[in-house]
Amino acid sequence: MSTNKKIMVTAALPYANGPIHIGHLAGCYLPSDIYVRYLRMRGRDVKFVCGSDEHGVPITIKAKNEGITPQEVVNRYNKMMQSAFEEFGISFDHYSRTSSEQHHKNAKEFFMNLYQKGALEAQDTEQYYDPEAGQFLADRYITGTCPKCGHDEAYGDQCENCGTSLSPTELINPKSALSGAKPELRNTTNWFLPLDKLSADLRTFLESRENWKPNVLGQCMSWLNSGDGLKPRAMTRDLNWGVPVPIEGAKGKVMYVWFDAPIGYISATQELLPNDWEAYWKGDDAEIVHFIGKDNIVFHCIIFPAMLQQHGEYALPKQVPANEFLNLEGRKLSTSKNWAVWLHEYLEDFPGQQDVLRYVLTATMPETKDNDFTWADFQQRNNSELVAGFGNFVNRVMVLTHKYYDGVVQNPGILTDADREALTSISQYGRRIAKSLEEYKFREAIGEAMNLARLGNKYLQEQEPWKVYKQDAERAGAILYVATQITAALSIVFKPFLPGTSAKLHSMLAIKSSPNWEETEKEIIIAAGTQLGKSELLFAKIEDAQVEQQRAKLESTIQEKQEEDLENQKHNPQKENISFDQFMEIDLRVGTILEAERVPKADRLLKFTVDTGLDKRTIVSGIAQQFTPEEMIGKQVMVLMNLPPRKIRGVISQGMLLMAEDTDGKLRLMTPEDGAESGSVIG
Ligand code: B3M
Ligand code: ZN
Repeated sequence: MSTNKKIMVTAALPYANGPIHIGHLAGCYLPSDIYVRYLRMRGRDVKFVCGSDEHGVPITIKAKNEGITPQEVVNRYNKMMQSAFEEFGISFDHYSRTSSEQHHKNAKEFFMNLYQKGALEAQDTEQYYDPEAGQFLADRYITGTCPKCGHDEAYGDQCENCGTSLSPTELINPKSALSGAKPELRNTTNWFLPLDKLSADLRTFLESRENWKPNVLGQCMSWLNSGDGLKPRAMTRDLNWGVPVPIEGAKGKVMYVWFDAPIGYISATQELLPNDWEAYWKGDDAEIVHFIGKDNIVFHCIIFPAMLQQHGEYALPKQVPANEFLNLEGRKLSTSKNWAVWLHEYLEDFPGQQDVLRYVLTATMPETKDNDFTWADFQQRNNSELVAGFGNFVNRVMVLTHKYYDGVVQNPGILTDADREALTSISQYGRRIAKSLEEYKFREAIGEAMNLARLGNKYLQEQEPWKVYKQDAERAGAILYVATQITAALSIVFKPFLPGTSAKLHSMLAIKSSPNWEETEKEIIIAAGTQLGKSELLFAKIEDAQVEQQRAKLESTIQEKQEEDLENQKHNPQKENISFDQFMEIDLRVGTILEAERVPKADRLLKFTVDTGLDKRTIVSGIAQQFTPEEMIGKQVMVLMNLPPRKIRGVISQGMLLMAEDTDGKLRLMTPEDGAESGSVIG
């Protein structure tokens, strides 16, 4: 990568409707931060922007559910996310938000640029309108019966019961989630990006990309080459929360969130560099790298490039190294099910251990396929790789140098072959790790950095300065001199990944100014005679109890969710299917109640004599708290006949009366249509 480039690194703007979790970090915020920190160490001209994505229907739904305004929702989460990112060491140069004035201004200018060129085509479409709320309805605001599975709470864009993606007009008995009213189909005009007509330019753009990850390019080409190719996409919506569409005839319309959000990267750069932002977005020196999760590929590799091409003044993305997804303990991370490790909670539960999570999430990063985070793996990697590996090596170097030489780095004298080999490996690792990082291979890069720590441990193990010192203090000093150079190299190569640990090492090694990557090319990083700083442990063991506590927290969220679902659920979930033959074994008949009385000392029981058409039998029912004997006499009922007789409080009951129980526990007697004959079979 030539060095006069102006590198613009963006990380996907997180929706401001919930906290950040480890999936977000592994997906795009950690890889982008590592990459930018590395580029800064190479002296490259790089800017790193992000910001809260504050529009979109999920935010308005959250606001409606909480009875607050969308602005209040985004204010809460914008603040929460920004402080969590900061504490975790995600080093944005600027973190913006799409409700900012600058963004609204910028998005409108961008829209007008396309509109005035005729790059956005007006199209009349039919859309559901809520006559009571007086507004058009986004797909998510329409519910109804799923045409596929009959689920009665399907949404206008998808049935969450059977997963079918729907369009609102497919719903049976649609109703507005805003007012409950029956929505009306009304004509409306929206402005479309004619992606079908832009496919050739997009194909040229995609085919000219170099070294894009196969999972990214492959997905884009599959869309381009699919059946009937790309379709026009509406870039405006009939909604009242978003960037208003700045043209005549568009009153009450806002920009589609995925039209304005990517422009948010540009707005953030304008806020950061009011006078120099264009250098990072326009011209041949601009190099744009978008870090995203795989669910955002279409928007960053098809729609946003099409918008930029139509605008004509912008550079197009150089790289979009999208990551796959991270799962948690074998399940998909889910905000709605609270199945997540929330960043703000991690920071509370593991104070000062940001780097442990950075290490584990990088070492298991889902770069080419989905991966799984487990607390067991988190503990194991911390205890065996960080504490016993990296930390132990550094601790031995520091403790022994302090113990034998008052912390002063000794002059090495004549170096042995083993010493030279160890010193040469420093620059080899520096080059290897740099190459992996330049190719966005973060797992590989951190694995090589850890291999350098392993090499240090192996060198010490073989040279045994603690033994050599007794006979030859000078030689021991030379060994620790070499080991100190390796320690210094570790402080450099780990800096993009574990900035906190690197900073600790710099103070322990009395490294004053933050070293560049090129320092790893030098054989001497820490000069003989340097007075080392105080030694401190870099990492602490993670105890079983801590992991158990995290697992228990996850299990409890599952429990809570199940209880909540049960509570919220109108009715118990359907039981397992049975065969028709199994159903035919049940004998249900019409019956008539001839006599009814209370059962002594059992305030919930009534004893009936029932004419079943086949016989007159006694049946006991637990309904005395809702029905009186008097009101039951003469009633026609539905009787489950073929149950084995049961003795209840001394009374032999033969069969059961069918009742229905409401969600509030009220019992309803199931009765046949008037005039039904006792003994007739119900089936
Ligand atoms: N707000 C985040 C997501 O889809 C979305 C990214 C916008 S980046 C311009 O998870
Ligand atoms: Zn369905």
